[in-house]
Amino acid sequence: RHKFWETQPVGQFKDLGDTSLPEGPIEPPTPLSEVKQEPYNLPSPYEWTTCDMDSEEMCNEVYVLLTNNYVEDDENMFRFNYSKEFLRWALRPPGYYRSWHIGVRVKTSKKLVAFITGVPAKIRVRDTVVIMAEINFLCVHKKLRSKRLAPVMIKEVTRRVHMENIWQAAYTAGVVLPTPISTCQYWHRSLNPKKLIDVGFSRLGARMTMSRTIKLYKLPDQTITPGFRKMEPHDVPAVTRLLRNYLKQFVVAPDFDENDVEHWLLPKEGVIDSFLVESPVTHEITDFCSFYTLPSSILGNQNHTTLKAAYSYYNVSTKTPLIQLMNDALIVAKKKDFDVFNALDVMQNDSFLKELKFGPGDGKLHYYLYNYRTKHVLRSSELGLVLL
Ligand code: NHW
Ligand code: EN5
Repeated sequence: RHKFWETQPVGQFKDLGDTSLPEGPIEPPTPLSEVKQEPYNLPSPYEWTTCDMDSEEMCNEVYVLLTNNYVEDDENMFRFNYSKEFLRWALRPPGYYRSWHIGVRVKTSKKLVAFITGVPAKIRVRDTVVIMAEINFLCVHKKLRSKRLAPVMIKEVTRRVHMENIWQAAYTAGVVLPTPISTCQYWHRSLNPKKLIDVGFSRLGARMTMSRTIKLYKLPDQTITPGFRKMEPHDVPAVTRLLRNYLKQFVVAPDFDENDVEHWLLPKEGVIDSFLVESPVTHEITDFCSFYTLPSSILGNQNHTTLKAAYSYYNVSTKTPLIQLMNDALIVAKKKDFDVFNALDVMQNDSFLKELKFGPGDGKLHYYLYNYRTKHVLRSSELGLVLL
């Protein structure tokens, strides 16, 4: 059934109930001298290229490939439209390797037709912090699908990760592969219900009129929590402490240091928004919330071309009830003109989704580890990790 994935060090479906298998690496690292030194062979019309995301030109080529060929929903109505600034942010975190930003070109025309990336990350699984690659943005041009290019690209990124003496990876996908460590549900909170209905993202509920629907999703103009403000550079140490302490409770979570928090959580216009609650009395940082900007192209609508979506990222509540904190996040997202606020049922998100009028989407997200077995399939609430 899975001619490629059956050959890889990942959990296999046949082993799913087998509790005799230990948690941890599936195969040991090989000596670096045994890592293949040359790239894998591509079919002869194609060649490898390393995509320098510092280069305006290369970043633009990647952007165009993804804009036209990346992930769509099951009915092909929407396609993710990551911005160039977002891609630069996602692909250049602390300690990144340029060699992990891999493109495939047509030799004759030099057109970029496929892409895959890795970035390094420290991920804790229970008590063990593992240096991993986070793999993302796997994309093959629509006209070159089903030619088995993806397995070659995955093997090539694996080889380049191994060259850096890293032997595990984490990735998410909307499709089921061997085998998820956990499966999450997408939830959606309408901010601009009229547009969402007009473009087919959502439907008018039974016995609902447009004006009742608009009223249902109305939000206050101003946030409610005293001391709620945008995160600033001087907050990095306090946010790092808050987040590290919070993420301890999850089975799988990133092990963020201050450099990671500075990169992944400091606000970047049009890319990442982060807010915190500073106690007006003690000036302590007690709560935190964040979301990233990922628009989708609307395919074939006369009136609208993009759907502006915010995606819940990392949130921490210690004093402000999580419901109130996330309601404030919805208020600022609405003010910034997002059409919808999306969230996965990871971490403690279950505790606010229904109350804040999120509804379940038609999409699922499966989480995977490469060369690392977990003893059980995890509940989504045991995940403390959000990939972009
Ligand atoms: S998930 C988003 C993936 N991208 C898209 O969905 C964009 C639109 N689709 C495409 O571009 C986030 C193509 O359909 C792609 C497949 C390129 C998806 N992950 O070339 P063939 C990520 O980026 C397997 C993994 O003929 P294609 C995460 C499939 O099961 N494998 O198909 C990426 C089959 O193998 P099997 C996937 O349609 C994680 C084989 O590919 C997959 O022309 C990557 C067929 O290949 C997916 N999303 O191209 C793994 N989709 O065994 C990282 C299909 O079943 C692993 N396949 O025969 C770790 C590496 C690093 C390790 C370091 C130690
Ligand atoms: C790797 N980092 O299917 C990511 N999105 O629900 C790659 N549905 O937007 C993997 N089909 O339910 C990505 N509206 C996997 C996800 C791929 C994209 C995807 C889903 C997630 C989605 C929308 C639109 C459906 C359009 C038809 C959806 C319903 C919203 C409604 C709002 C009001 C309350 C009830 C729900």
